[in-house]
Order: sequence, then C-alpha cells, then structure tokens
Amino acid sequence: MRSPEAERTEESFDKPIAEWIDFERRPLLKTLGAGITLSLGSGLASARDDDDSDAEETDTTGSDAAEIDPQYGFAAPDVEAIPETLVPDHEIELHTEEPEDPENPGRPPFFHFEPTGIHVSAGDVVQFTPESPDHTITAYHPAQGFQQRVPDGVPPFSSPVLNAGSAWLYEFTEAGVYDVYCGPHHVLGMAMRIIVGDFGEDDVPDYEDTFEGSDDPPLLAPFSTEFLEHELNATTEGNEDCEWAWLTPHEILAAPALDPATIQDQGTVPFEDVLADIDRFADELPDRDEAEETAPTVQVRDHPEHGDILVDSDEMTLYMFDQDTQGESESACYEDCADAWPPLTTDTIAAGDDVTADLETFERETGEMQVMANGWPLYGFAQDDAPGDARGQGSNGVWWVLGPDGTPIRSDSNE
Ligand SMILES: [Cu+2]
Repeated sequence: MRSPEAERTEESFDKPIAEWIDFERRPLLKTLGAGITLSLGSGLASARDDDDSDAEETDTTGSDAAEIDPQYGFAAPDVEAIPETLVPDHEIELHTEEPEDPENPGRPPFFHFEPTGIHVSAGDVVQFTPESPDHTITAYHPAQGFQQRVPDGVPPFSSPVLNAGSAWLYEFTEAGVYDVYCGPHHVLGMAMRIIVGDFGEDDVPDYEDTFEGSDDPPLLAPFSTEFLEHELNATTEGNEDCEWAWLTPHEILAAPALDPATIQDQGTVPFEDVLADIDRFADELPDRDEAEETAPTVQVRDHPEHGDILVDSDEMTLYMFDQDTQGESESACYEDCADAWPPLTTDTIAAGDDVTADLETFERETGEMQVMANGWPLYGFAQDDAPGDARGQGSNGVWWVLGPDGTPIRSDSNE
C-alpha cells in the first residue's frame, strides 16, 4: 500500500481546505486506518485495497484493479456487474416521480435524488443508481459552468449520462459540502447535497447559503424561480404571467432540510422532507395532507351573535345541558334526547388552538366516550345544518353554547 501522507502534499490539498475547515486530517486518517488506499497524488483513488488474486478475478478495466477516477468516477453499465473490489458504503437513487393522478397531473414530474441529503465519511464510496433514464451526477464547478459548490481541490467530477439499470460510483475523499446536480434535469430542480466528514457550523463554506448571483440582483440567480419565470415570459409571446411549474435547484439547495447541520444530525434527508420546505409543493405530501385535514375534536369559532364559542371538528356548534351537573362525568341525555342532541364522542381528544377549557371524556351508558369541556358534557344539535348555525341556543331554557373556557353563554336569543 502506498503511503497516503507521501502523496498528499501540503500545497495541493491541505492548504485550501484548512482555510474553511479546521480538522481534515483526523477523520481522514481514521478512515485510512480502516484499510482504504488513497493515492490522490497519482490522480486516481482505488476504493478498496485488495490482494492481487481478488483483483484478477474481478478486474474489468484491464488494470490491476477497478479504480474510481476522481473526475470521472466509475461507471458500471450493469448494476449487477459492479466489481467486488468496489464495495459502496452508501447508495443514492435517481428518480423520476410522476404525479399520482396521471389523468389530472396538476404538476410536472419530480426529478430527484433519493435521499436528497446524505452524510458520509471522508473516503466513503457512494453508488448512484438511476431508477429512470437520462441522469448524471455532476459537481457544481466553474469548469461545468457554475459557481464552485464543492471543496477546493475537488475536480469538476461528473458521471456520464446514465441509463436505468446502470450505476455510477464515486469516492468522496475530501471533507466538506458537495452540491451536485443532474445535467439533463438540473433546470427541473434535480440537485442534492452530500456532507463529507464532520464539522461545525463555523466551518460551513460560504456557498452553502449563497446561490450564484442570488443577491445581485435576485432576478439573475440562475435557475431561481424568478429567473426561470423571467426566461419563460421572455420566450412565450403574449403570456406575460407564465409561472415556472417545476422545482428549481435553487429552492432545493436552499431548503432548511438540507442545512449541513441537519444532514449531519439525520444522516440522510429524504426528498419528502425537502419538498415539505417548499411552500408551493408542500401539499403534494399525502401524510401531511391528512394531518391538515384532521381538525381538533373541539375548537373555537367566532359566532356573529354569541362571540367565540366551542364547535366540533366540522365547526358545528356545541352545547351544554342544564340537566347535567358540572364535573359529574355523566349525562342526563339519552334516547330521544340524544337523537335531538347528539353527544360529542371521541376516542382521542384534540383541543384547538384557542380552546382554554379543560377537555376530558367520560363513558356514556352506551359505551361511547363523551367529551366534557370545563366539566360540562358537550352535545351538538340535530337541527343545525351548517357551521355558524346555533338554533339550539336557549332551547327550553336549558341548552346553551359555551365560550372557549367552557363557560355556558346563557343568552336568550331564541325566546
Ligand atoms: Cu436526472
């Protein structure tokens, strides 16, 4: 095994990185101790040290062992035929995600890396596996026509255009923040962030939260929504207000979910988390939709006549019954009464933001759990048709709406 220290000269590698990251050497050496051969000085890094017999059996390149080039990586035309000598430490998939309802798309497909953020150790090999055709993994680098968004000294690496069923491997030797994109789908927002090594907030490089040109002026930030809408409007005659419907790499890389500290904490950040940070697409997430639709058991609604009153999850008015005794955990309303005044029942109580009443449940004789606010069992009224109706208020002088703290509001509006 060659000595990495001998090949790793101060001028070519240590200096630029030391300017923004404090440590570098320690995790790298630790990784080296685990048996990884680094030969940076030669321009090639082989992923794993191997004895010669293994290399002969698995060699596909004509050299002693399959090697991962620092600029071109290692492309495997068949994902099933990756040399055994190139064992990846991590895998990232490249996806094309069609809208869920193809008849009514509502949005264009999402092209994305999965996960979209990942934390690896210096020297780790990452396998990129396309699940759909026409993807690349390409570093943001001036040589690729973009702001440098990889550590100093890292070459402008890129995979070839990959088809589904192939794979591309790359070894991340230098610690730091790597932003990469897919060439064919870059303009559609296909970008991701790889954090290599461990470092503190102070060591995060400037490019993490700048996007080339984004401050001066904002319109010129390449591939920002503003820029793309500007381009769209400029090239579509008579459509002054065309909106950019796709994701943009700018909003992907600026998402809080891809903050370097978040990526280090979580290890991996799924695309779903990134999407949740982007307002115009957040409602694409089915589980978050559900959470929004699950309204609290009891909430507060402003009634034009009675002011703030308690309502149910459908915003239907709730009432208390003077025949009940506050805090007794029992109901005086069954059968015909309960048909006209259906008890509010639930298995789990969730209070709306403005509800200040204590909410509890008790077991009715029917076995259902009825909700109490401030010790008063709660009921709806069968003759209320819509939110805002309070036709039961003052009925027979014993049914009353309640305020946010569960105090009955005994106005005589019906009489
Ligand atoms: Cu792509």
